[in-house]
Amino acid sequence: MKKILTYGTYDLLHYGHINLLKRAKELGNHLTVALSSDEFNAIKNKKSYQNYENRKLILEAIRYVDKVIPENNWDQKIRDVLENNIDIFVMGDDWEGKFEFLKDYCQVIYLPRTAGISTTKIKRDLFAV
Ligand code: C2G
Repeated sequence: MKKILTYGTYDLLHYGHINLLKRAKELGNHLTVALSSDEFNAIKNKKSYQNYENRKLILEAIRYVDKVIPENNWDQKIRDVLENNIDIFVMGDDWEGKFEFLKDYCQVIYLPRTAGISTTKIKRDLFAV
């Protein structure tokens, strides 16, 4: 069993998120998503349109996602990798180089982001309507 772990807010789910989750799952056979809590989003200065429970419900319905756990702070990643026996940590390459400390515990892979889409863009485009 090759276990993959990734993190995110996953608000207003879009095809960029799906592309990331699909490619992450293809690296192994079990994908855990650590989903940012509403409180942690406030720390990230991100206000999500959907609350944690609804973002979790949506993620759990995605065929590539096997498990969703809460992300409550910046400092839980090593513990999450160890407690979940993670082989590969995956993030979009907007995070390139930010998680090198995890290389002592698992493989770290940054995947190219999907261009032209983001939750911020969706909000901005809808607001302009
Ligand atoms: N993503 C992507 N392409 C996009 C938009 C997002 O590949 N067009 C990826 C991001 O790189 C990230 C994942 O989708 O790997 C989730 O994106 P966000 O919800 O914006 O995650 P973020 O707020 O960056 O949270 O501790 C890490 C943070 O919780 C990451």
